[in-house]
Amino acid sequence: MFSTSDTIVAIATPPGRGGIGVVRVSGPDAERIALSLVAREMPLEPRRATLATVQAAAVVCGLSRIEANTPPIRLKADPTEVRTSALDQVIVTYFPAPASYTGDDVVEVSAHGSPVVLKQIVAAAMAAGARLAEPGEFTLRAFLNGRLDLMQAEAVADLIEAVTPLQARAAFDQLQGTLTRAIADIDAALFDLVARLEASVDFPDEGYHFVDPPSVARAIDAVAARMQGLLDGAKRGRLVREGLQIAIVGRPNVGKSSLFNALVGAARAIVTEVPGTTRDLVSETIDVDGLRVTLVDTAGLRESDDVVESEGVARTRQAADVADLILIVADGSQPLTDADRELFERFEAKRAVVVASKQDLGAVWEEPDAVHVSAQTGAGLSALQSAMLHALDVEALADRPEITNVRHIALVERARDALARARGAASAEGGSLSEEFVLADLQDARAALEEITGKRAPEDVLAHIFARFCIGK
Ligand SMILES: Nc1nc2c(ncn2[C@@H]2O[C@H](COP(=O)(O)OP(=O)(O)O)[C@@H](O)[C@H]2O)c(=O)[nH]1
Ligand SMILES: [Mg+2]
Repeated sequence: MFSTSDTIVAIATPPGRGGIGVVRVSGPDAERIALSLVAREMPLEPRRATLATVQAAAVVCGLSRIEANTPPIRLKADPTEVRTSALDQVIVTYFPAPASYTGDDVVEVSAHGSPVVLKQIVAAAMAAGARLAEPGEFTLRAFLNGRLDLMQAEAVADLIEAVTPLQARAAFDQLQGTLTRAIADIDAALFDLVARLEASVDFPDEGYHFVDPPSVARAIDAVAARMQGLLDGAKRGRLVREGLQIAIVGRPNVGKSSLFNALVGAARAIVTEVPGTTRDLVSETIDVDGLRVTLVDTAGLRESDDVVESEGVARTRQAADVADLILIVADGSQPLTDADRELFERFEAKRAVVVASKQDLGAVWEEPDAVHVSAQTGAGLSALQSAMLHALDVEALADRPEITNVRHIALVERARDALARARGAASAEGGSLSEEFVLADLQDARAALEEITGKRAPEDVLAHIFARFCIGK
């Protein structure tokens, strides 16, 4: 599945037009292919930007097939077909192995950001022997060449996908190796313990010179506490990485869409004076203190004979079911109705914030913890944001979480459970110790940690992780 001996090529910049566009070539033939692109015989000076003219074979067939998501194809250029002509003036930079992103020889060609030009450069590189890269294949090579561990490779994808500054910072921290170091520390402590236990198994007569059960139990407890520390921050970390959904519910006409618009800061939902007109769900992603929040405006929750409106109400219920938090809006300038109170009760078990709307028209009711806002004047909106974060229990967002990714969380949990078993074996039978059982559990814990770093990740896990990437990364 993972061939690393050939040379791959792809456009590394996003689709579309831009000031510059970069084509990246990686593999043993990268320099030769680059030289052929610019019709140059002199070797490229390492890590030095060199101005050159790309001579592209505009004739190579099948240009239109060089799109994202097409399976790799190798274009065989028949020399008689090829009529090269100057295509673009570019900057070529050569990064010889191993000091490159992938760890292989890499050449980056910065051309003008024209999709047509970039595709022709890719086609010419393919005609010269390169293969179109799979999604994430450059980063995969960096991983296979030991330039990054698996957590760092995942952090690259997270950094690219980040939509809030906090997400980007958390991803960059992981790329810099914060989690790598935390896991390495834990693994070093486990390794030390395993070594002592193995010595005692190998030399049973002297066993107790190496270990005594209470010290093993203490060492296990210390490691388990560090793992728990990682896991404690993980809930927040997950919210940072994945974001969350907040649904706005309430009776028709209480001001849900107006609140949605005020929170989003742009008029996207339909605001109207006729009740029951927001029939479909409208959603928008916003940044609340670094959290990526998908805010969902819903149809009014009321029984209706109108088929379309009923469908809207059904969707509202679904949205409320999956939401991490619900904003229950009731008109603050009108007395509460039974329907409002029903809503408060219905969502009592869920995390919810009660919002009293239209504060500018005066407030006629009070509920504990209700936040009074006016979509019209903006009053109370920042208090509402704080109340949302408080309800989500994520106030300390300024701290950067070490662990953010469900895959990592699951594996740390697996390691922690294996440690708990080891702890049980270590303290079994009134202080006696069966080294073999403890050892087996400690090895399980280490195996889980190695799956996080990628030292021991199965191929399907790798395939799954790298499939998330875009082509060219
Ligand atoms: N004065 C005032 N009117 C509001 C406010 N929010 C909404 N409205 C009005 O209430 C009506 C219903 O608003 P809308 O957002 O469509 O309610 P929805 O049916 O719950 O989505 C509209 O006429 C809005 O202009 C507010 O904060 N102050
Ligand atoms: Mg509405």
